[in-house]
Amino acid sequence: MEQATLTAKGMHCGGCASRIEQALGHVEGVRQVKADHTSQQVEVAFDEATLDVATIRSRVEDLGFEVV
Ligand SMILES: [Cu+2]
Repeated sequence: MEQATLTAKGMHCGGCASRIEQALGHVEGVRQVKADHTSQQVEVAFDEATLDVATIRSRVEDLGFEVV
């Protein structure tokens, strides 16, 4: 199990955070995801055999957030 923390700019409220949590929660290989709009941080625990950080990052960007 691998752990990554991304900074997703553009999260304005709890709705944005749960949008990220829901979308990543459906990605194969994601074990746990926690997004916080106040810190703009997304913590993801994932299975490194199935998934990598670049894929997680592009999923978040697909939702319209800027990952820095
Ligand atoms: Cu929002």
